Amino acid sequence: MSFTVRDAFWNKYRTLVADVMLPYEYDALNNSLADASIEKSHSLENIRIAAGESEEEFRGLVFQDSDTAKWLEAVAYSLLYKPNADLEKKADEVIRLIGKAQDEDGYFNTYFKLNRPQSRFTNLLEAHELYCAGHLIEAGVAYFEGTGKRTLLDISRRFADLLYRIFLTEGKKGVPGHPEIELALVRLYRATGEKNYLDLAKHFIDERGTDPDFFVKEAAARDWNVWTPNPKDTDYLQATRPVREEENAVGHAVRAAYLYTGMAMTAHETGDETLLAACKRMWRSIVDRRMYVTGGIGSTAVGEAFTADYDLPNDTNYCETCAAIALIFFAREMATMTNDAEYADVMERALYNNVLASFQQDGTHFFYVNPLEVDPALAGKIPLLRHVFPSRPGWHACACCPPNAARLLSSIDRYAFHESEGVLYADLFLGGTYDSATAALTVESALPRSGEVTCTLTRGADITLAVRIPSWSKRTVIRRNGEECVPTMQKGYALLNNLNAGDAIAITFDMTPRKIYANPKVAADFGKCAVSVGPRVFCFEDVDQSAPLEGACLKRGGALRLVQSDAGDHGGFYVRAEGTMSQSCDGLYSYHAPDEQPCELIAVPYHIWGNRGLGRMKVWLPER
Ligand code: FUB
Ligand code: ZN
Repeated sequence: MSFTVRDAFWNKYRTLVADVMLPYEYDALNNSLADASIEKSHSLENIRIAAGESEEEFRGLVFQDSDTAKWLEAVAYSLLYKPNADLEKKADEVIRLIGKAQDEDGYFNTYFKLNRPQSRFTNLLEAHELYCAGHLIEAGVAYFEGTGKRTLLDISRRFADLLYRIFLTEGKKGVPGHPEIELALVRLYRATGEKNYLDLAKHFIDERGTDPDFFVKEAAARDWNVWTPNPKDTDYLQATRPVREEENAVGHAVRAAYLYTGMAMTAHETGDETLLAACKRMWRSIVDRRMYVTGGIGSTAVGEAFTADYDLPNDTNYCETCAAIALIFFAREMATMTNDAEYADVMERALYNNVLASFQQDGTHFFYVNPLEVDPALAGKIPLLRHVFPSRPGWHACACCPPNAARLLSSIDRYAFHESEGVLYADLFLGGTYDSATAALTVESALPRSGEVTCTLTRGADITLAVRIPSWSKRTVIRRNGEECVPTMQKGYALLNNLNAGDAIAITFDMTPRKIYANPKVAADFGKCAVSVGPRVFCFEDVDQSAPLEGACLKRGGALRLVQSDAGDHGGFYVRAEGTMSQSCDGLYSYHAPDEQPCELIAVPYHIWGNRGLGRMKVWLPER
């Protein structure tokens, strides 16, 4: 089954990834960016040292290997749609070095090989050995799928076999401090058919939380730490209780969502109903009470974590790019397992908003934290906002996010459709061609600028196409070969049955700009509203307003007008909203309400914010 993307909106991003982002990320990983003031990665140098081809010392964070692994994965996907001999040569060379650095028994981790060869698997709490192993495995699978080359897959398998021996055959106790290996092992199982990998994934999931003191005992048994860990903070580690007994999404958001993805994949492969029920509980906890309107997760910088129900501050939040990506992985697996449209709805929300906002339109600057409200006079400057950047830096000392965004965008074709029991599910409406043993079809899509999507079956007989009706489309019109029809709905998908080659389904989604209100329990959004058009959430930036954004207020019941043109710094696509601007008063306090003037406020898609210089940005504005 494959989907070839031919879509004006997405091709722009995928070309940017292939032509700009990946070469730039290679230079960042290689410490060879022209601008010497940008944070250094050291990731490739560490691998060269471990391979015996450099005399330097290990530098960077303990999990620096994982950035290169994600880059390799992204390169693999990009080569499928944009062959690039230079990039492939660089990737092959990195793989050669990894192979050379791999130990005889299959172990690969440059931090441990170079700094602590005697301490393998003694600090699962902090040292990210299994996290890095997971990313290496994912890269191995992807590179094989993308290029047909087996070297990295074989390297990954040798490592996975070693892990199986240590944790299952020899029975070493322990679970990863940072989940990721679980989902990677299921991917390896799917790619190779080797059941040991699935068993090991299930083992890590089943073990988790069965001994809440595990990390305390592990810490007591060693005389070194990476940082200053708190092994008792089992919520942060998603290890307070067995995963099947957990009620809420807790702790570090990226770890949580990778874990839930691994759980969903394992449940999918094994048919484990209790595990699926746990996934559904985690899902409800996230999307009903702990997720931002942009699809971001992680309300606090303290532990980069979930906090409590409805605690969704817009400025001090975290919403790490990796967390939104991990949520997309989780959503995608739940979608394919349950055929319920609500999962793809969230996938789409996180993709068009949190993920696309994470990088500059030039492809070489990246956010790690994705706020919904920024004031450059405060962001990065005052204590509670130290973690927030008002503009995207060229790289980060902890650079997990940039290559993660690259691997998602370069593999976005995999998220367009899924097939289950002969039914074709249209999840994301990317333009392109779908091809599987069941059927072939072409999709023409004007999203996200307008709501016209047409699916034409080019091969197949008696096919059922299930079209997701997104929650944002208030009124959706579906025409079958020109005739409007009202299909049966099933779990949020419109079912179009008995399709044969030549049949065309034209869908018109409702792209009327809409105001979004949060549940009043979300204190940060009470009395405010956000604006959206289709899958995209919009935001207000200083640069577009007649006066500083601090005084901006939307008019209750006021009109929203969509403006489209081919020009403009914001892609010619914005919303004019009726509102008011309050004037600043003399002094700090006054006995008079500020003067207020009616005005037109301009909102642009959230994902392009911060591309036109420094300024305030807000997704939610007061409304009255
Ligand atoms: O710990 C590895 C990665 O670095 C996490 O997933 C991110 O949150 C960042 O802390
Ligand atoms: Zn990250």
